Amino acid sequence: TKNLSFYAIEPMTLLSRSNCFLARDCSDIYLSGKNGSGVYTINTMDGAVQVFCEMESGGQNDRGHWTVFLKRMDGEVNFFRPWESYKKGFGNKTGEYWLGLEYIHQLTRRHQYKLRVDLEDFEGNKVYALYESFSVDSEADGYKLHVSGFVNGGAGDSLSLHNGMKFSTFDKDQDNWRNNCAMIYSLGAFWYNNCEHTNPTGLYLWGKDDGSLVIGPTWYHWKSSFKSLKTITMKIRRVM
Ligand SMILES: [Ca+2]
Repeated sequence: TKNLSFYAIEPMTLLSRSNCFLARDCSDIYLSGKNGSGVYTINTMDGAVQVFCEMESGGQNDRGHWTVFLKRMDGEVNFFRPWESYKKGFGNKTGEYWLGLEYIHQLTRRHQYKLRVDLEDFEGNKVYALYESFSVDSEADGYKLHVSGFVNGGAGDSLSLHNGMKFSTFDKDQDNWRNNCAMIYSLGAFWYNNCEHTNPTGLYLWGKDDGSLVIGPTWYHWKSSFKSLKTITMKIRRVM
């Protein structure tokens, strides 16, 4: 009957046919039928924002649905920025960008998310690290990082050192070092400890460093080296 066919439609399909469809993240985008990687608009408690959705990467059980919150790939964007920039986000959604701590917090406060970090060196080698649980606290709690459940995709675990740390920028030092990691040691902004095993917002060096500097976009446990990488992507996927 008419009623039965109405209720047989997936709720998401119904929503996407109306004008009030609001995607929370790239999972909702994917489930609404848009399964190509690209820039889409999502809606958070902090308002609408554009994000890059990766709809192809991942394994058999977690392909697509990825909401990218950090991308480094060519050095086109300056990442040595103050607290307000890291809070609100900056960069180019089709290239390098930081989504913004407030959006990341709003995304991860209501639902459980996993985190995937994709790495590529200048020789074209690719590895990843997966964390089964990822969330970021509110600004009042310093945007503290919670990450656990490491699964090795060849990259090793360079993020657990940063678990439980508040976010630090050069103008807001919340790290565990007596000096200022962001300002003096790392030249980026991150959940620095004392100071880091990874520095994905570091100064882009086009691979011209030998690993003795730690200021580049790095992930130490891949090659036991702080040599800067070509590409670092950090992205989250809702656990459903
Ligand atoms: Ca400090």
